[in-house]
Amino acid sequence: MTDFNAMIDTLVSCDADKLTGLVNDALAENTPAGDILNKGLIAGMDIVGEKMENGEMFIPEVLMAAQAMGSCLDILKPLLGDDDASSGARVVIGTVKGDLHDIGKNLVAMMMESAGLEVHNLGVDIPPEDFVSEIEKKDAQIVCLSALLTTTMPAMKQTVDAIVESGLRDQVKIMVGGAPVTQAFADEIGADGFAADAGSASKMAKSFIS
Ligand code: B12
Repeated sequence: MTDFNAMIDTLVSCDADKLTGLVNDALAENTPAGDILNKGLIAGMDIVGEKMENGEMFIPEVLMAAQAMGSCLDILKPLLGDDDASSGARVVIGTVKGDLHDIGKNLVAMMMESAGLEVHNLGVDIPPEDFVSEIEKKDAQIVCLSALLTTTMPAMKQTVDAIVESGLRDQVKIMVGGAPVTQAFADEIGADGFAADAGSASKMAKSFIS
């Protein structure tokens, strides 16, 4: 039986080598990749967030924990797919301007890729005009905006506005997400969809193009 608590503790103590070892052990025991992700890694990152908020963990440690999680996501990536046929639809995804958080956004990108979507991941701190030019260049049908800071949520609205002003609004479905984002906020800024996690985000994207 996989000890998810050991995984959580190891992520919180930022030990990347031990964490990747635990993930590989769990896979060898046939633990589903989705369980490792949700019950081990995301649960561990939630604790990291609490410790950060309480002043028990500081930026350098949080960054190390994030890197350790990133190494594990590389291992899990090929195993998180679903079996749906490829749609070939093009998605542009990025973290909005001013925001450097990318773990959740990369998970969303990963799940969408696994679902057969063609994902163009712009990275972090992406200004509205870069989203617009990439939608145009890739002739994208879906754009996904991620934000983890309450202070960068307004950049989501600015990005939606820039897409409207560019004349591309009718061509794309706009999805938003990230820990502080809600359905109410998505409605308020004129996005088409919000999802609370990567699995639901991927399902929603597929529903938009089917
Ligand atoms: C790791 C982390 C960092 C790392 C980021 C490393 C990286 N490469 O991403 C570092 C150390 C760089 C960092 C920096 C900062 N951080 Co920080 N960070 C976190 C932490 C602990 C975890 C975030 C995370 O990765 N979660 C795990 C992933 C899997 O979850 P997720 O991102 O929510 O994504 C899921 C869903 O939201 C959804 N989703 C995500 N994006 C999208 C997009 C779409 C379209 C959809 C549909 C869904 C979706 O699907 C994802 C997968 O299921 C959070 C705490 C927390 N609990 O969120 C704080 C947190 C977000 N950070 C915080 C703060 C304050 C900061 C700093 C300002 C600290 C500082 N004083 O410098 C800086 C800001 C830097 C910047 N300009 O961005 C605060 C934000 C508070 C607020 N209300 O705004 C938090 C909440 C911590 C806290 N409790 O105080 N941080």
